[in-house]
Amino acid sequence: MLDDLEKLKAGFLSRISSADSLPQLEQARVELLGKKSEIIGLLKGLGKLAPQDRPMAGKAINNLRVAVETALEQKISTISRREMVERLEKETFDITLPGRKAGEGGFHPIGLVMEELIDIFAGLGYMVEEGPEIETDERNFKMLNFPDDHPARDMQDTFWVQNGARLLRTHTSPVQVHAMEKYKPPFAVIAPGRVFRCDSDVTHSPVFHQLEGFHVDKGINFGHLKGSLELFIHRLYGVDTKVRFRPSFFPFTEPSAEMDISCVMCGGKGCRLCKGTGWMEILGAGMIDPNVLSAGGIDPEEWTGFAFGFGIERIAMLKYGIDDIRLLFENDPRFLGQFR
Ligand code: FA5
Repeated sequence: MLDDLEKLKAGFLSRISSADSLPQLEQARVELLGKKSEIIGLLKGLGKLAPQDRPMAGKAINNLRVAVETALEQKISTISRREMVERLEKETFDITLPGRKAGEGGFHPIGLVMEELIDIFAGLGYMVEEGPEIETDERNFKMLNFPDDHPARDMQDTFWVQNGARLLRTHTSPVQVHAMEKYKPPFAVIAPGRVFRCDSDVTHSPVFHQLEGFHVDKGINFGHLKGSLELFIHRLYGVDTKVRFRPSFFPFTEPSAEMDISCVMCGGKGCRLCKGTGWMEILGAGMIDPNVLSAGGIDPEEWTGFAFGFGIERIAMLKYGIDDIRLLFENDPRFLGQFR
């Protein structure tokens, strides 16, 4: 029997060595070690042998099984390695080929203008504050001297979050109140940020950006306001730009004014952009109303201040000659790509 097993082993090993691929080896494994294989048959037949012959025969059959398993494993490992080498050779690529170009990002014009404005005011000693976009009626209106049912509330069409109590801020002026609650004067603050109004056409968007500025100190007067804004406009549009003030009304400033600048397009001669007047309205401003200082916990007998606020989209549209505000919010790559 031992001789027979040796012959079988020789046949099995040659069967394994002639297999030349992983599927062929798998087939050999099923044939040689599977349930219907000769080895399993031999193991099952052990019971028919004389008891004294069983241990030796069992050991010999088991050795045969181990030899077949070892030969299979070695062959599988040899073929796997060979296949991997072949695959790697086939997969070689030309590292000198140029790579694919990644699209280049850019800055949004609003972001660019915002950075420039912040730079200018930081250079003038203003610190930057940001208030919440969801405000209380109290800070957006009441503490800014808009009495209940005052018609001035209708100047800013409001998106209410909670009727009569919470709203999407309609302007950045409530940051004045936050700053007064947070800091003791003197302070000079700018507050850039998003604001919301129920408003939409080529120059008005329901979401837009404003920049608020205010300075509270002892002895601040309208001359300081004019001087600061003139300096700002000269830094933004150049020293040849002229400014003028017209009386206006805001509940939170007294006196209030609107500031015009000489047209950035025609230099004041009159053109389509300035509708032939040579001037363009750019911002609202005034001396902070004593009621607002009091509401913010600041004694108006001791301190005075000025405030101003303007739309950042308007500054960006004038700077880049954009004639429809909606272009700033559509995020069309053909439009944005011009601001790299
Ligand atoms: C105000 O919002 C005041 N809070 C500004 C102010 C601050 C005055 C401090 C005095 C002292 P007004 O409603 O005029 O003011 O808005 C200011 C600017 O925001 C406008 O000149 C305009 O440029 C811009 N603006 C207003 N509504 C829109 C809109 N729907 N879309 C785009 N820009 C707008």
